[in-house]
Amino acid sequence: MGRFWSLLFLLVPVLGVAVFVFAVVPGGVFDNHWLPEDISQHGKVIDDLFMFILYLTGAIFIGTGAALFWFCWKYDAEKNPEPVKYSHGSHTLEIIWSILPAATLLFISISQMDAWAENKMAYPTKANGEKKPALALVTGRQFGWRIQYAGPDEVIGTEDDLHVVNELHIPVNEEIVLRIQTEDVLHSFFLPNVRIKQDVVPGMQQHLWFQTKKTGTYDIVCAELCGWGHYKMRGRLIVESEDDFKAWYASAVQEQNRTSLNADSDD
Ligand SMILES: [Cu+2]
Repeated sequence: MGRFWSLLFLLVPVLGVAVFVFAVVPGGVFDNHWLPEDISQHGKVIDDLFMFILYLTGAIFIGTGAALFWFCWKYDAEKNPEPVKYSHGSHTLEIIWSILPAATLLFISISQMDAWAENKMAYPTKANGEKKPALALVTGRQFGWRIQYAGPDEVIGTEDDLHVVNELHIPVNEEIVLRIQTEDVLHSFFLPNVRIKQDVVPGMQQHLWFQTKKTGTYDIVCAELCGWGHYKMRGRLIVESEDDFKAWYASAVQEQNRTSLNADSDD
């Protein structure tokens, strides 16, 4: 019976390898299982980092599972009748297993510094060196995303703003700056295909930026459990050509003017 348990433990690394192979082999069952198609200019850096951490933790997981099996097998109680001796630890071992993870974490944090700097520090500028104004203000609320386009004057909060709900249209191949905020609780503005995720914190306004390289319709989701309707905070990101974007914008403005005129005449 004793060795039955070690064989059971052997299943952990074996299944670990199987799942790993499925997960990373392109075209496999789990292809695109974690991350959907990357349509952003900076996405590769994020994906490489993700895969590096996956390979690293995968290898450690399989290694630990294999070691667990081996010790169960080798020190099976039936074959080893002498009583167990406990030691009070080994200084050398403790130093090794403290330094190894510390060095690994240090390596990860240093190697991703460029990705962080590009995504969070290098605020986009215009040709004249001025900060690029935000295309729109995105407001998270229970439970949806309100999007307010700055309009031709490039200032948010003025008469010419365009208001949309749960639908963010953007031109492709252009650096997009968004200002985000929340009206109530914590939300997290997540564009999975663009590899952008930013918490939206009450009382704070933040900026995020990205550039897409492919047109299409993608998801906007909330990645922070924010209440009973959290699942409903799903919007659409519509990436379109410059011309299509302008055409949509013009028609949306027209529609907004028409409905607000109707509302005025109702008074
Ligand atoms: Cu939310």
